[in-house]
Amino acid sequence: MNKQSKDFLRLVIDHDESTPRIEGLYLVTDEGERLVERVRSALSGGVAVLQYRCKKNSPEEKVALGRELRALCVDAGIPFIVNDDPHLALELDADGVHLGQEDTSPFAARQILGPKKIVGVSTHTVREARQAEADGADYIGFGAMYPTGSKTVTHLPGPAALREVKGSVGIPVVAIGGIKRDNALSVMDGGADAVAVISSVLGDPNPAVAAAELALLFNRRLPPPRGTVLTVAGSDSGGGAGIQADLKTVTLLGAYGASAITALTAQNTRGVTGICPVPPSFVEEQITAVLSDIPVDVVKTGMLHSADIAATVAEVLERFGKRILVIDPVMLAKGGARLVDRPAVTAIREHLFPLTYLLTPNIPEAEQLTGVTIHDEAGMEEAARALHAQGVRNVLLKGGHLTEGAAVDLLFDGTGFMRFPTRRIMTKNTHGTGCTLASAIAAFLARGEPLPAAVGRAKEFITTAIRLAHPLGRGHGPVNHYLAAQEQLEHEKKLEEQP
Ligand code: 3NM
Repeated sequence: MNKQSKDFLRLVIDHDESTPRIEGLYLVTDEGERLVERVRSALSGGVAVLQYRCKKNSPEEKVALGRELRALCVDAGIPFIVNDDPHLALELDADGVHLGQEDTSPFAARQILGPKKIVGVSTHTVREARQAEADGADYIGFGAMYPTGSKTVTHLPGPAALREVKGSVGIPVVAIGGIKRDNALSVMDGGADAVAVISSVLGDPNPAVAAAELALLFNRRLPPPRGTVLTVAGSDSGGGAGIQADLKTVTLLGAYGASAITALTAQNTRGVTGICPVPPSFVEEQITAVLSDIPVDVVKTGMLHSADIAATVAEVLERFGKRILVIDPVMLAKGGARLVDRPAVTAIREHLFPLTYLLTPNIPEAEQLTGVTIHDEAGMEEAARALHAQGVRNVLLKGGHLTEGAAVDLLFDGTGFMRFPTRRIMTKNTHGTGCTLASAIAAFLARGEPLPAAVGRAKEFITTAIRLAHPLGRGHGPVNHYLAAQEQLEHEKKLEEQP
């Protein structure tokens, strides 16, 4: 671009610090039923930008729907961008317009909208991307990354070309097309500033959780500690399990840990000698104090002790709109002491299951929650399906209690199973394994790992922690959080050093 045209653009673009940056999860609307309701749900999960893309309605319907969506964005404090049509953007007082290659030029759009609004342009090649920047676009869309059912696309440049585009332009790049939780990392590693989606969020039965899952991936770009975990659990005076294991795990794995204590236990490696429950109102007060101030990404629950505490925890987490809940349905201590009474199990199922992102039962817990008797992997699959049918989004059924063969954990997301086999380690030093695994998953999720990777890395961590456990006390010694985290860090360093 020559100097004259640059000066000219400077005259028509007037952005300052209050102009929103286009980054994070960028949601594009679809044409389905109950759009406002689904978008409301998605925004509550952490959408950073909304683009209103409306191909069908009459002009009056377009404006009416646009007004409703704009109001949602104002409430959520996020930019509202209108697709294709600068006049509609003007009428709706949108924050900007997103133009296709066939639409008005960025310059003409600015003439209609004024200098303060954001202008984005869809591009499909490096040349188009460079041209859009030269024409004064504030950001570009680049796609399609993967095959998509939401639009007929003729170019599939993919994440490799995205990297080239990122190296060629200085404005934010929004990757689009077929992006889901499990391929989003390739796009982010390709340098996308924002990830645009339609169906993986708006086509999900729970758009809020689908959005939260994707939005959380951006935590990997934060300085450490990355992301925050709140653990709601019992205190173990012996330090090997409960809140103490949770906070050690979360901290050593590089996230920030906050806690709310449901009960105090007098406990060592040999067993529990006493339990002093915390009044439910004070459990609520602890969680409220944390959530009203600290932006918590993942909540992990352990021993909830009583039905009242379980119901209170569910109510307050729902009130604060927490979406990524890792629920470890703790029932017994390692020495066999009952940590949770029977009505509490019913309350967990009734009140917490509908909010559960991941449930992490062991075999006895899964049997008690489902009534299925488990002897083998087929029994584990049946119980995992039954737990999913009770409303939890994902189930990690831990196979360590099966005595035959390797220890296999199964992750079920309602459609398929992922197997996580591990070598069985013969040791009695396993105090705190359940708490540590669930907290490690929570920590990796908070750091921006997608669920399968978070489970895989947490499994490696707990296996190392068991392998390196030293005897401590006369009963079941604690796992070795410290050395396992050191191994983990060395492994991560090696990965970062790889080209
Ligand atoms: N534009 P989904 S791909 C609107 O390549 C749009 O420019 C694309 O929908 C492009 O997240 C696309 O459901 C559809 O795949 C994205």
